Amino acid sequence: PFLFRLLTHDVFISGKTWTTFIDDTPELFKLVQSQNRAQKLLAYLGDIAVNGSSIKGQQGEPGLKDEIVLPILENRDDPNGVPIDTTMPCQTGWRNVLVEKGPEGFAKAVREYPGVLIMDTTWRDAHQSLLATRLRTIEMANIAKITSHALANAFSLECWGGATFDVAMRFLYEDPWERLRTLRKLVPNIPLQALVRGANGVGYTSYPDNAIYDFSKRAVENGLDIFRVFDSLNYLENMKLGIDAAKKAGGVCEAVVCYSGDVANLRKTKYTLQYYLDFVDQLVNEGIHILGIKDMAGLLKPAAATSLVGAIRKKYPDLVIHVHSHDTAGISAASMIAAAHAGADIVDVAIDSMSGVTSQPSMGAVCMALEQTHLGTGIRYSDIQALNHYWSQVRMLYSCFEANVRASDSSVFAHEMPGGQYTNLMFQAAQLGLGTQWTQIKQKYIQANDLCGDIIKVTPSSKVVGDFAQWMVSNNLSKQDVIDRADTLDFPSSVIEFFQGYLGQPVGGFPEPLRTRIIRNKPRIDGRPGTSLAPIDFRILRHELRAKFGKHITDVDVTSYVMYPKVFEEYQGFVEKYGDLSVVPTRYFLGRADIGEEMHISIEKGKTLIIKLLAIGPVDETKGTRDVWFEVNGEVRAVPVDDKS
Ligand code: 3PY
Ligand code: ZN
Repeated sequence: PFLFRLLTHDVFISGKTWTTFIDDTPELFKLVQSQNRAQKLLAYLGDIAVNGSSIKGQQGEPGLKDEIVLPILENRDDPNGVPIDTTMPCQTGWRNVLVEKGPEGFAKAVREYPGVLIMDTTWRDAHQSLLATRLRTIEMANIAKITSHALANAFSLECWGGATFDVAMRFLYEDPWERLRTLRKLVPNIPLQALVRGANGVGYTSYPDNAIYDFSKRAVENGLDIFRVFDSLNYLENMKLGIDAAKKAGGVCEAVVCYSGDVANLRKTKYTLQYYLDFVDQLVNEGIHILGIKDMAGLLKPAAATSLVGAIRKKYPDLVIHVHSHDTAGISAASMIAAAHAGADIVDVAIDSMSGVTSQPSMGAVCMALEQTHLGTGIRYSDIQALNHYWSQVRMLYSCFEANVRASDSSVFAHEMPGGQYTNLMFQAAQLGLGTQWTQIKQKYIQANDLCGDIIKVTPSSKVVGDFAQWMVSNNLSKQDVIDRADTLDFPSSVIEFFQGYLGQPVGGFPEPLRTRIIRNKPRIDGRPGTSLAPIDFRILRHELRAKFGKHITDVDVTSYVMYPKVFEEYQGFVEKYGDLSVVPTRYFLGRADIGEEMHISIEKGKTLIIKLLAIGPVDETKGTRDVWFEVNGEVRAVPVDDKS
């Protein structure tokens, strides 16, 4: 029918040139685009129907077949019991204060708030720590307006940065910038927060300084408010760059101290209370807006939280303190409450069904416990229940990414693995099917950390220790073996690069002579790695990327490429082949539809396709393909699909 409409179109018959034809007949051109999109979508759905999902880390089908039910928010002020209207986003919240007063005024107002505020990590750290960061934008977007009402008094929603940037492109074939813009539009009232790895941006290595400035500027332009800046070694020189970039971009700069060890254990002499107080002094000197305490592994016990937050509060009465933890050992709700009582202004929680174990403590538990004190969070119980109703369905939908961490594990106090890495390494160990593998990994992780000199462990330094530990397990090496044979062993590249100094300088320096014996005659960097990296010429790069991928390449695409060149290229290839699939409901993006099942997929505003899977044909033995038959808005279509079995 399209070809017929084209051939009989007046303009076409009149013999005008093709280019003016496109300009003069946008409706037909749009139709071509729309049909292209539909065809690409069918190619994807056909592939899923024949071969199943090929998303890395997925085990089996999504765990929920039904459409997710959206919750209703009770309106306590309405005498007739009419619920809150969530068709439009809520317009009031802490972001209004930020817009009105700027970062300094915002920080002051937060400090003056009589209760405690929460950051909800559900959209970033919680799924990074539980579901291998696989949550798609659509799940956040569908609940975003309701969240803007339910969590209107939250300090922020953590929704960006960390591993989400990489995973969005690499595994979900989504644009991380589009995620940020979408959420910004749907949540105008709550500040949006991201985790950034200082001089490592959202990557695993050091980038040239101008890459960090560019990234931060683009983040604010696309809707980000608050940067949580950390360095994976607590290396001040790296931190300075991240802090300056966040501030110059116009964002709120929350600089963090990464927490390791145990300040309440006086036998531990490296990461002592004094060490943290000195580091905080240095950060405060940089003119930060907020101080974060980032307990990425869940090591901060309640007494330690009391003493650390209490000491910082005493020294800096006006400093906003924000505390983050993980619940791996099962203690973090108690620690957040202790931190709040010791003077923290903000604590991190995740919605109940996305909380616990390697994630953050439960929002319901922490908010309701604080509610009974003078430190209420302003978040209502009924709203938490409503949100949780939604997220418990999402958790089921994504069960194919569960690492199956079923219970608390206080061995984290010894190995100190960050939450996200714990799930990751445990999953890999379970895949190998050896019952003892996981215990071995944990033991070797402790030894690898010792060999590195007991470093702060968080991405990317935690990856160094993890790679080191896995390598020790697979080569059956003890700590002593590594020391004895360091001159000749073939170390993992991340370990060699760490010892060369590519991540920066660890607290207390590198252990010698091990460093020299591992890096041998490779170059060593004894200052900030970024200073030796040549700046990026963004103009030239954009030109090159446009030549390669087309005119649609934008400035933020260039930024994505700078962070992850190979991942970006593969992502572009995927979109070229299948189109933008971020709008496809997750049960069809990750799972097979049943024969005869009707899928409603809105491929663009106001355009919904009703697609029915009709049949999967037999294999064509010569081509190795199968025809997959669909009905699309009543019209039958077939797509050939490679059978990969
Ligand atoms: C990240 O860098 O992705 C982290 O979550 C560190 O805790
Ligand atoms: Zn975390």
